[in-house]
Formats: sequence, C-alpha cells, structure tokens
Amino acid sequence: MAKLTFMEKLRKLFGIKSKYDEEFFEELGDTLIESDIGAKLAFDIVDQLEEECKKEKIFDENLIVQKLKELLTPCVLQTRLEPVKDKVNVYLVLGVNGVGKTTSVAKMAAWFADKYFGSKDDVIMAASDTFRAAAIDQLKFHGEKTGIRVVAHQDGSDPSAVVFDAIQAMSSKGKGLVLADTAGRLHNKENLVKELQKIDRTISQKVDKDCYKKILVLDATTGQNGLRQAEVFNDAVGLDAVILTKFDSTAKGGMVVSLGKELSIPVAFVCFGEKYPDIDVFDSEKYMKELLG
Ligand SMILES: Nc1nc2c(ncn2[C@@H]2O[C@H](COP(=O)(O)OP(=O)(O)O)[C@@H](O)[C@H]2O)c(=O)[nH]1
Ligand SMILES: [Mg+2]
Repeated sequence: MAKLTFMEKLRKLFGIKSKYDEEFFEELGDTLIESDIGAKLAFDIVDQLEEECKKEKIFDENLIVQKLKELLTPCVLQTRLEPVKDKVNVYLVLGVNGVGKTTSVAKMAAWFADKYFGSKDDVIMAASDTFRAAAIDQLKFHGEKTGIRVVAHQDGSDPSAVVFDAIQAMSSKGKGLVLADTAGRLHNKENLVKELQKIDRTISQKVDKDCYKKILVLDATTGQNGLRQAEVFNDAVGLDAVILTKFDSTAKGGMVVSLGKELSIPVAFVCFGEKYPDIDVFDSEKYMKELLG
C-alpha cells in the first residue's frame, strides 16, 4: 500500500489546478483532514491561508506552501524531558491499551540511561500495569534485555504501591529516574481514572513537582481518536508531554498539530519501530520539513 505524504498530495493538487481558486483551497482543506489534522482546525487554517493569499496577491505554489508552513508552525509544540540532577524523578507513562506504553517505557529507560545518566543504575522501570500478569512479565522481559532494574509486585496488586516501592528504591540512591508503566483499559474509564488519580497523589507526595512528569503515549496511526484520548487523560491527571509511537506505520501525523493547537500539549519523543533504539527526541522543525518539504 503506497502511502502518499501530505506534501505529495499537495504537489498533485498543484499539478491538477492551474489557478488557486476556492475549489483549490477546499481541496487543500480535505488534504489536511486526510493527514489527521482535525476538521475545524483544517478549515480555520485554510480560511486564513486563502484570505492572506488573496490579500497579498500570492499566486505562486512555493509561496502558498511557505504561508501554510507559517500558519502550521506555531501549532506544533515540542518539549525536552530532562530529569532534575541529584533528585529522584518520576515519569508516569499513560495511554490506552496497545498504543505502545510498555515498549516506550523500555525504550525511554534505555535512552535516558545511555544519553542522559550514562549509567543503567540511575533508572528503574515500575511495573504498575498490575491488571494482567502478562504486562508485568513483558516489562520484566524488557528489564532482562536492557539490563535495567524492574520493580514489580504480583498481578492484581495496587499499582500505587508499585510506584511507591520504585520511588523508595531510587530514593536510597538519592537520585535517578523512575519510569512507571500503567494499565490503559479505557472501557472502564471511571475505575481507570480513579486508579490514575491515586497513583498521581502517591507520586506527588513523594517527589518534587519539577521532578514529576505525566507522559501520554499516542499511536500515530489512530489519528483524531488520539486527540480524544489526550483529552480524557489530560482531564484526569493533567499531561506534560506526549510520546508519539508507530510513526513508521503512517505517513500522516497531523495529530501533532491538533494536539498543540487545541490542548497545548507538546511532544517529547517519537518512536518509529519495535526495537529499543527506535526512539528519538521530537524535533518540530524536522517534523515540519517532513510534512511540508
Ligand atoms: N511499528 C511499531 N510498533 C510499535 C511501536 N511501539 C510499540 N509497538 C508495538 O505495539 C504493540 C503494543 O505495544 P505495548 O508496548 O505492549 O503497548 P501497551 O499496551 O500500550 O503497553 C507491540 O507489538 C509493540 O511492539 C513503534 O514505534 N512502531
Ligand atoms: Mg503495556
């Protein structure tokens, strides 16, 4: 299945259209929506683009793309997650089932150990998805593969207690990073939200505010549905950043634009495969280049 990027579709549209009339801008809006930029935002951006192009008498393909870039750029937010030195830090990793939470915890653990601390001893993974035994085993497996310590209890146990123990273990060193995996059964939303709020309280009581980040994992292939997931988790505990996974499986990614514009949530990491090194810090400039050439 050939995946046409937004830019390829746009070039095709420029090829068909000799003049940039209302119909052109309408089709440009559709192309933005196909790239997972929400409908309302896409229409707003296209309206603005059309108005500015008319006012400034822009009839050149490259100038239109340039204008579009100027309108989209402020919507794409990035952040750098940097654990506070010489303190215990906790990153709580959230998201619905299957988006790549557990995999991302392992990738980030390896990434921070290598790129930030230069030591595996400064990172602990907490198996706080206690809902299924398989989830705990999965994290233990990643622990063996990456050489990073895992704190786990039995399945069915209290996820807050797991995080608590992981923080205690890290506190004996006085510094480092705890990456906590969580369950994501959104079909039982009320219980999930309660459970997350309890974990949230536990962490808030144990570590300094600037050392605690709540990170949502979003599957880039889910499109606008991801935005609704972000709303639910943001309402429940508040979000500091997003990790975008499965970027290798989609040519879209417009979700990032809506995320920044509508919820003001920045992206920290992007993942593009199933292996541990398939993670990189999110770079908004690079992202815009990939989107618009
Ligand atoms: N292609 C691809 N697959 C991924 C990526 N991240 C995770 N996965 C896969 O997605 C599936 C679900 O991941 P998992 O970490 O178990 O999700 P969780 O339920 O949110 O914990 C697994 O098969 C992962 O290997 C990614 O960046 N790219
Ligand atoms: Mg999991």
